[in-house]
Amino acid sequence: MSTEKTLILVKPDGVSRQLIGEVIARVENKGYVITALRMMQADRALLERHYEEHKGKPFFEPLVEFMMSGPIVAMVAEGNRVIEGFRSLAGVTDPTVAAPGTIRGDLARDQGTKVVQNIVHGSDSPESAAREIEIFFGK
Ligand code: DAT
Ligand code: MG
Repeated sequence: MSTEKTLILVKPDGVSRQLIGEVIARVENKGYVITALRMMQADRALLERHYEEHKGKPFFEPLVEFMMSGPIVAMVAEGNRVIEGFRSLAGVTDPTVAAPGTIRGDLARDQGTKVVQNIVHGSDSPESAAREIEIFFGK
């Protein structure tokens, strides 16, 4: 059976709030396997590539600046339907309305900033997962 991979990021707000372990625990407790992990300071070039679908949107520059504001943790998680499964664990983009029980619903809220700060990123399709994993971990 073919297993699927997704890219997960703990964003600077998650790292500064010491939620790396909390995010990893939720991924592992769900039964997914973390197969790669690195802490890093992302630069502009990497983030503009990662978020290229959002280029031109009003929150693009604030998003890149926020993602450069401190270290992040990148990881690859594996398992059947992990892309969909992690998006479900993360909750919807806006933490104010993300369901309680999700990472964003339990751990984040509106901070009144130009960009939504919501603790984690998760790939949204097999194509973006492959593209994003290559950006953060190479081929
Ligand atoms: P997601 O991270 O849920 O896949 P996305 O890919 O649409 O959401 O956007 C990337 C990030 O940009 C998101 O996690 C938070 C921020 N963001 C998205 N939409 C926004 C908006 N309308 N205003 C401010 N920030 C936004
Ligand atoms: Mg997205």
